[in-house]
Amino acid sequence: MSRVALISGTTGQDGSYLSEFLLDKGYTVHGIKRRSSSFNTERIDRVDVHPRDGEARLFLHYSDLSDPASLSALIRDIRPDEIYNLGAQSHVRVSFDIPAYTADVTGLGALRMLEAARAADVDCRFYQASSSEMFGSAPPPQREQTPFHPRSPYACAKVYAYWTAVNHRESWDMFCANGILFNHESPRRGENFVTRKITRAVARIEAGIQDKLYLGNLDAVRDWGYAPEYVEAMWLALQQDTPDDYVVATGEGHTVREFVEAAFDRVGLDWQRYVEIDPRYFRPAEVDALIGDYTRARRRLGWAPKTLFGDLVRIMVDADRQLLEDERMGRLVRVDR
Ligand code: NAP
Ligand code: G4F
Repeated sequence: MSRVALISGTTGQDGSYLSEFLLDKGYTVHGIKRRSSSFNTERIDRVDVHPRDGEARLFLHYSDLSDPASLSALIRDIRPDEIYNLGAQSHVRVSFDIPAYTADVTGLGALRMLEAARAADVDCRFYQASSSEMFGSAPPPQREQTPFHPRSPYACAKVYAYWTAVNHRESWDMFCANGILFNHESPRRGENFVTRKITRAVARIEAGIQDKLYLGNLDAVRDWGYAPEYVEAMWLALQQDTPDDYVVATGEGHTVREFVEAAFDRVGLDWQRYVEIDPRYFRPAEVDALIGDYTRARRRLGWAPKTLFGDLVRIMVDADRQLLEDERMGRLVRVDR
């Protein structure tokens, strides 16, 4: 019998990579998709074999982290061995505009998933997608013992979800693990996160269809890793004898400015001719520097990053150039996104 996983956030960057990873391991994967007026399954369509196909091992279900009844029904029916709670309103800047919604989905959503699993009385392991944003203004390097100091409604919601997972571990003896993941990127990254915004703009500027790139704070330091490698750490966290919490990072910090420079360099352009600062992209409170110490993940999970800053920038710029080329040629878009 193949193992069964349920993923919230299947249609997002990480959910799509995790689905592929688990399918490759022989799992049957159930994913939550939410109702949208436009298509929102583009990242997962490549593996979404139709359920009527006898080979299908990926099944998408309408549900929502704000809807406890549907979550309960899903978990009761699917009886997963592993639950990965990746669903979230995940944009930090946007969380200042919709703080209550963010708290509801990103924070309370985790509680709803955990309570649905508990009520269904399924013997399952639970992964919570926690975030380095929880460290906020705590100085780097940040590790599992570093006190949280969240600096946004998103980060506050993630702190709530983190402690809710720990509390279910301690109160109800559930196998709950938090992955405290530092920023991880890929060609499938949402277009309004800074790395993808930059690589997409570089491709468009090179092609002559965009003049300027407007950004906010170029001084922020982030520890950027490669998303397909980070989903393996999620899975490893649930394969241990005992549940725990793990920082997943590269241990390297770079400024947004360095990312911009490297991305424009890749196509031989001088970034200073194209980048302008727009204060609209500044945040009411900024997280100045995130650099993770992943010693625990290396020692206990045997996990280490392989793709570092320079390769990540190259992969993302090249993918956006290819994507543009495919669109311009009217080719079926099969670029990794
Ligand atoms: P993402 O691309 O923004 O994906 C978020 C997913 O959550 C999408 O599938 C989205 O659905 C879904 N979602 C949003 N609201 C929902 C709701 N009300 N009910 C059910 N699903 C909902 O995020 P990601 O980069 O893959 O990140 C995955 C998780 O890790 C998130 O929880 C994020 O906060 C966390 N995290 C990410 C990073 C990072 O650097 N990427 C680092 C640390 C932690 P739609 O596709 O319909 O929008
Ligand atoms: O790419 P960002 O929006 O990512 P941020 O805020 O670090 O959050 C991401 O990583 C977290 C993990 O640490 C996740 F939990 C979260 O879900 C998300 O995936 O911004 C990175 C930095 C910030 O300091 C921001 O101020 O880039 C700076 N920045 C400068 N100009 C910009 C822009 N960010 C965005 N999104 N857009 C800009 O124009």
